[in-house]
Amino acid sequence: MRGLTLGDAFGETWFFRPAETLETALVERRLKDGPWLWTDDTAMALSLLRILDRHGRVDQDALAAEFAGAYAADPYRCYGASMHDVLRAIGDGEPWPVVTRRQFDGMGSWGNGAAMRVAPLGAWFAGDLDTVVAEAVRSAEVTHAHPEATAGAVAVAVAAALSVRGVPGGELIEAVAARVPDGEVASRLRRATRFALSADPRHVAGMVGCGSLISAADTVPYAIWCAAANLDDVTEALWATALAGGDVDTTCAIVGGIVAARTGLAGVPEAWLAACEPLPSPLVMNPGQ
Ligand code: R7I
Ligand code: MG
Repeated sequence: MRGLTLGDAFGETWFFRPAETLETALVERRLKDGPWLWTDDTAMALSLLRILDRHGRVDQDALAAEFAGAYAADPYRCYGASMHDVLRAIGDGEPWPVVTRRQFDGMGSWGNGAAMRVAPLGAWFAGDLDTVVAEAVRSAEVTHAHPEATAGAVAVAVAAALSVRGVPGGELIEAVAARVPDGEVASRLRRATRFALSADPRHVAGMVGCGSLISAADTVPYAIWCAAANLDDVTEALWATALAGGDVDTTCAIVGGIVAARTGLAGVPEAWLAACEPLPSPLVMNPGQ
């Protein structure tokens, strides 16, 4: 969870800088002064973690209510365009299956929002990959009805679980792809396996996208390649991920979540930890205990 937040907040600092200075700042590794504020990626991941803590699994009605409550309490976290309608309608008492299925002319959203929040779930269930897949699907459906959004969530959750289990970077992407249903996310994951893990992330982004379209397919395969290429060093992983631009808060949230599931925050510079907006403490409330 803390790796996801660090990536989210670090990634968000690369927006709103003049485009011509952005790549130079990244190449020269010029950090922005804190505070680095976290966004919807973190807000929704926290809600999901609270539900896992409270129910031991994804109770979809409880998760929908938790998402809507967090949104109502703090809507200024740069949520995806359709999430404002979705979370307000759920908060107003409309059933989530009705709300999510009517998005985008009945297709449901294929945005990357179900993938951006799910790495901690993969770590939570890391001992059982079938459960990781099933619970990732359930966590996605509450806001994203399109199968590509669900596939993106499955891919990230499985990657986080395999990260915990110590799978080497060279095997990670294919092992993830084997668990993802056929479609654009799976096909771009397979395309990403053609790049050496020493390749320049910008070249990989040129072939599979890096989130500029905010879709799961355009975001998740790149993030998983970046994580696989830097599985033992969360700071290096985040620098590499940001280099290509795109939806940087979300690609970095995904990568931070996957890599820190293995490494924790060991080795992260003190200045980064001090700059990152703190999470609520305790992370989860469990009034029953
Ligand atoms: O998926 P979602 O929660 O967005 C998450 C992203 C992350 O980068 C966050 O940090 C935040 O910045 O937003 O929210 P959605 O609004 O469901 O999806 C995001 C985008 O995906 C939408 O704005 C659309 O551009 C696109 N999109 C679609 N476009 C066409 N047809 C999603 N589904 C469709 C579709 O069916
Ligand atoms: Mg965000």
